[in-house]
Amino acid sequence: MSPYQLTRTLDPDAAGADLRADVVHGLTRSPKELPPKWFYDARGSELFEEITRLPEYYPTRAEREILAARAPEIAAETGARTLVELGSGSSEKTRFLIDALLPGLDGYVPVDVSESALTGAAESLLAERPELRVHALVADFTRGLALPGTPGPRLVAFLGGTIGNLLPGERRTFLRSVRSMLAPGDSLLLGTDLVKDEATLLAAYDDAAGVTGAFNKNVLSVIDRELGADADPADFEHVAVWDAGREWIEMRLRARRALTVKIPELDLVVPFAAGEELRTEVSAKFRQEGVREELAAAGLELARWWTDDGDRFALSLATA
Ligand code: AVJ
Repeated sequence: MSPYQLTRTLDPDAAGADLRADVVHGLTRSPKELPPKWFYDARGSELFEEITRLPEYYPTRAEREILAARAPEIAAETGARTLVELGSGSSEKTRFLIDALLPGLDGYVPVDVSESALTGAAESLLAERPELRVHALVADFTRGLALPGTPGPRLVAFLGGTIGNLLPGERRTFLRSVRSMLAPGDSLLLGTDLVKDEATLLAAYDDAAGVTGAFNKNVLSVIDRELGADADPADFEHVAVWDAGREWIEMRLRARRALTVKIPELDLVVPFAAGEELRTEVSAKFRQEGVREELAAAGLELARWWTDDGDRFALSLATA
């Protein structure tokens, strides 16, 4: 059997229908919003990788620090033979886990909406570790997953703080669906960015070089290309806001003037008032008690909690 297999559970037609539904729903309501998963075409995935190297964007480095220090403990505690990673992207930090889990590891199952990210990640992983088996899944992990029949114990990793992109109700549903993927002895490794001072948070989502702004505006390029729309990224301003009550960052695109966006493939003309904002992402920040409670509500028990030296980011290990 080939060491690399790729399964598309998002067939391109279904993904197209999904995008259309999100755009119709999100741009005809008030306030306007789009789900963050549409950032990640090939260009958006590259821009996100660039974000992870910015001086202001600390989460990736903080999580890498924890993984580098704790991968041996994680491997010992879980004894995982299959590593499933939801929202795997470039799989860059996952190398610490894979290397700690080898040689007992039977296979790595990266799951992402971006096929280009999955293929790039698998190529570089397999070049370095030819003995590794990789079964990539192009899938939207918020929609319930059919995992390949791989041997347990399984470790499901959801890193980067991506759970923060889900609203509280969506997190409840998502964690329950993860719980339903786990058998006794399996575990979940969850990365969460932590609540901290506003200035640090805002800088991380509004960097001086403007990369996050370009990433945010990329969703307009996706709509233009996929749906024949005429949104001009230059007509919109990147905005990052900290909502102290809900403890989340919002990214928005603010219309610089009154304008319309025509979307011929949807027979839709979307008016924007001058200054009107379109919410493109929620990135929630967490505290230990909240994480413990949300896990418990899904039938998961917080077994270990690790943070980086600066207490900026946490990794939780939870068991079913
Ligand atoms: C990939 C969802 C973890 O919310 O910090 C980075 C995406 N957005 N800069 C995050 C993102 C703006 C990122 N996640």
